[in-house]
Amino acid sequence: MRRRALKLLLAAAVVWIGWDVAHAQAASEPAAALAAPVLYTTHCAACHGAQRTGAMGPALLPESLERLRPAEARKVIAQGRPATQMAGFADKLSAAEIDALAAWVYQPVNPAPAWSEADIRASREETPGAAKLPAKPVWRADPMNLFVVVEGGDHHVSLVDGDRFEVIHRFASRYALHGGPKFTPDGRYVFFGSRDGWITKYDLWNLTVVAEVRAGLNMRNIAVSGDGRWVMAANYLPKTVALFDAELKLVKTIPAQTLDGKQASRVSAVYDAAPRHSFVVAMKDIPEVWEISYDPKAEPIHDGYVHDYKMGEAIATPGFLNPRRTVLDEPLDDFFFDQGYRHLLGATRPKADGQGASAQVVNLDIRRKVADLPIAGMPHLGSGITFGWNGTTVLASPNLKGGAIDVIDMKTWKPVKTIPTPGPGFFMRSHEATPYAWTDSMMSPTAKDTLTLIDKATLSPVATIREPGKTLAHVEFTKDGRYALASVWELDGALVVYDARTLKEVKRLPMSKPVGKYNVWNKITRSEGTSH
Ligand code: DHE
Repeated sequence: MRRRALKLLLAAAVVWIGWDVAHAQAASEPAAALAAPVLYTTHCAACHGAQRTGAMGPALLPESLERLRPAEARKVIAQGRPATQMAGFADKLSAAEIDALAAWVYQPVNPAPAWSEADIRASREETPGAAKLPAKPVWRADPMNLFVVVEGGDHHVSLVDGDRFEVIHRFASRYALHGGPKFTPDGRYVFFGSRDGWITKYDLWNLTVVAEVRAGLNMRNIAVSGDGRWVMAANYLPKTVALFDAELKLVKTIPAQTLDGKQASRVSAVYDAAPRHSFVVAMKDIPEVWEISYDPKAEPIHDGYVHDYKMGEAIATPGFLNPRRTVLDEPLDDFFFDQGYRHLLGATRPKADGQGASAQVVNLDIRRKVADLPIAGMPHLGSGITFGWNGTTVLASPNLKGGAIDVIDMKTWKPVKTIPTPGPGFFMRSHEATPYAWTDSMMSPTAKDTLTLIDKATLSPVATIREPGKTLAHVEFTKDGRYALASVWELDGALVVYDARTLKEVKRLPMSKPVGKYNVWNKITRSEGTSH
């Protein structure tokens, strides 16, 4: 059916082009705008899909392009993207046609593209024989001190030996990976999620992709269960969560909607709450948090909705792999947990008028909000870290608005301190074995080149490290906390290794915009200094 539609569209394009080639050369703006769909079919559809849902190239949907400025889109169409298969079209298309195409890809596809369970299953591919490879690294290094570095510049992943700081292997990734890769508990496999909905399972020991599947058309992130048996994807488009087994075979999708089915929602994110044997999912458009248990002995679900408690009648839905809802006052964009996963700390981003930002603490056992979090601006709780301070445990969170780190006492949920930084930042990191928490100011045009080190005992900034004029961000520590690795976040960027005690640079590896790096040991042991 879809193939027939594509053939018809192509035939229409051929007729149109045959009729009007000369006209298209000198296309005026309105004419170019009218021709945009045809230009797309002729020049773009083979790689980006007839429905713009992506194929060899990424999806070109408004949801996928939210972060690409129109001027950048025009530049990419004209000049291509270095080190990718995206060619430039400046010699084939007029400036007006490039403008029209760039404007058109930001328009919604009508009817909205669908991605069914059948589509998900049909998208799955596996590497023959990969599932049977020996359980032993084919390289010599400590597999627990391995770093997985995502290079966003040319969409590659580098594996770095965390003792010698040498690249063991480098391979092409899906377009625009986002969020932290997730590891199986033994550290052998890593799962990557792309904004276009692809999940890739990679065998770090045998250096091969094991399987891939497309969970959605526009995805937020993925989580892997603490027992390594399940993978869950949070989608914006379609509005679903998708559950897979560890081989990336679809188990089911769950529509992200209210219990009565009247309101659907994009999914903000999913995280694994290993001590609870469950996934925790937050919705972006409806004020609900879901907990989906992967404990086969999970209790039946009492859904929390008044109408579910009819005369105390038990609900037949088993808890295993089904959502248990907590209803809030506000939907959550960004969230984080205490180390025991009893509490979820969530933030609602401000609306377009700047109003409506809030942060709250939700107790996942009693399933309701237990405190408001006194953080103004735009806390980036997902990047927060926890550490012991003054006989209590505190949360320290970057704030995307204003240069400050908010520190909150996790017993009282009261603010302890606001630590000034040179500008708003995105990420924060520490390690049990280091006295400092490292944070960036990458959202600041003037201070994006500065990392600030905060003493975890005094909660005061004690040092800065600079990479003048470049963006310096996203730190991760070696397994023993002795070295901190940071990114020079540029196309001709680098991974810089600092001695975490002397703060001296130890080594520099050239990399293409290394957006994030992840240490196997810190991840699988859920170090308090890193993201989970
Ligand atoms: Fe991220 C993690 C949401 C923009 C780079 N980002 C996450 C996670 C969420 C999130 C929910 C946690 C997922 C996980 O690890 O499983 N990010 C958002 C947004 O809502 C936001 C602000 C807007 C958006 O367009 O999605 C956003 N993020 C960005 C960027 O612009 C960044 C800087 C560049 C990029 O590549 O997209 C970016 N986000 C990252 C990185 C992580 C991440 C590197 C993993 C951090 C980690 O260390 O675990």
